[in-house]
Amino acid sequence: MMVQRTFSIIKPDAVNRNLIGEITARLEKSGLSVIASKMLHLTTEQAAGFYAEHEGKPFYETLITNMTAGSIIVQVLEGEDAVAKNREVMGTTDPEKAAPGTIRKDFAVSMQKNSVHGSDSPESAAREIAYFFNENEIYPR
Ligand code: RTP
Ligand code: MG
Repeated sequence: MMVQRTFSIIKPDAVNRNLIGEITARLEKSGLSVIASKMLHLTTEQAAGFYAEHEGKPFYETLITNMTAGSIIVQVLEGEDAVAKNREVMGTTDPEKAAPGTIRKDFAVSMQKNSVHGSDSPESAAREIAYFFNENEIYPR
């Protein structure tokens, strides 16, 4: 076990339904600590840069539209096995297939409006954290 960082987004569909607190509470209750946090409204260019790996996929245009449709919360989470733990608390991409008690099962409205993003590997986490945060905006415990 090792202390690790991961990157989380509370997506526009969740921010618009006032779910910032409930989602953050679930992340914190799982043992993860919020060590950086801010609200942003992504431009199309920012969203495209963040999701460059998905360019050309059938869902890409909708993804960019949804991620720029409203404000988001970006957070850095820290804790034991943070990447895997966050993904577990989030649930699978498709909310209909997500396990009971996961964020996506309980709050997501569709595959596209699935309330949260979480890094899929430590390497993605490092890249995604650096995309949105300077090191002096991060406050480890
Ligand atoms: P995320 O990156 O947002 O944490 O989610 P993920 O790893 O579970 O999913 P990923 O494959 O990275 O896809 C990024 C986001 O694109 C939307 N998506 N739609 N077939 C589809 O309609 C489809 N596949 C992916 C989802 O909103 C997903 O979170
Ligand atoms: Mg992903």
